Amino acid sequence: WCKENNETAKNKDGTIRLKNKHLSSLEYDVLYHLGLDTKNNDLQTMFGDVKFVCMGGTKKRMKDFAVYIANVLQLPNEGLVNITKNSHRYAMYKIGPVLSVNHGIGVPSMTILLQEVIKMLSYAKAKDPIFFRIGTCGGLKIPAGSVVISSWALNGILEKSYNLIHIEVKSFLQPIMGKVHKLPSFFDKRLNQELHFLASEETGFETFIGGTMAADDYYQGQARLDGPFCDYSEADKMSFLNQLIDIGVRNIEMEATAFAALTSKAGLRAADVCVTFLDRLNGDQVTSSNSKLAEFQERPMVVVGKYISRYYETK
Ligand code: DUR
Repeated sequence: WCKENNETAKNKDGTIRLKNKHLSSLEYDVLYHLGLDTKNNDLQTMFGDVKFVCMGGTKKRMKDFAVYIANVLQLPNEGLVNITKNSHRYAMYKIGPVLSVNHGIGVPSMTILLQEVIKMLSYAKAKDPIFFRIGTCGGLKIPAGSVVISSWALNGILEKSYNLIHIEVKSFLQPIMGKVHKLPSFFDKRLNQELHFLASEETGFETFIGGTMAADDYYQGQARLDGPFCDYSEADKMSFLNQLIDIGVRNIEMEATAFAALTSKAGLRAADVCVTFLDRLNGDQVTSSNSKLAEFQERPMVVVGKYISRYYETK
């Protein structure tokens, strides 16, 4: 994305228009972290029918999601292959119109994957793909196991104006050539409402729409007291978390700002659907059993799976 050619994001037929004229001077494009390129892979045949991209932190969760969505859509899942295995970085699976791919932890790992998937789907001429993040997070004043759909994302730097009213910085701060660029980080309202409606039919857990803080660290960056360093008191921690609650933040994870900012810059609809592993007002450590956490991680899959199957049925 370069300033000099800032035309609209998508083409009329719904395919993704890359806003970077330098790409046209490449002989071919290597999607290095995916282990794919435009010369040796027929991306249009491989990915032209993709309608949904589901991303999440771990390889295991995204393989599980591929199997889950195959069952939901009644599509075969035998011979499920990791399409990006040559890169040894990420794992990507495809079931019918759904890509399921992991992005690792945090903004840098997620944005590399996201940007290469955006280029890949543009070359593939995929039409109007919708992006979901099915993630995990810490919750604020909501029970562990709740689902949070992010309406906007904060980077954790809370700015105050002169009259001391809080101005939250709902943006992704991206350093480019020595200058920090601020990109707005809001999610698609209608998509969120549709997801929330589908989630509300589920009785086993509660789902909230709310703000999300995306931190660049798991420990002090999320006001935890259990890291190797801690340069503040428990009272400081509680006061910061309560300040977040006061401005509408429901959960803390590590990707939402960039996910909102880059998808909307590319003209793509996107939603961040995360399950809370704990209530941060009650502690810092994730103490639930592995089986409990596995059960929790299925919840965003259920919500997003319902959305996808609904769309798939109407096709
Ligand atoms: N995550 C957090 N904080 C939590 C729980 C989960 O950041 O308290 C998310 C974001 C990141 C990964 O990808 O999970 C870190 O464990």
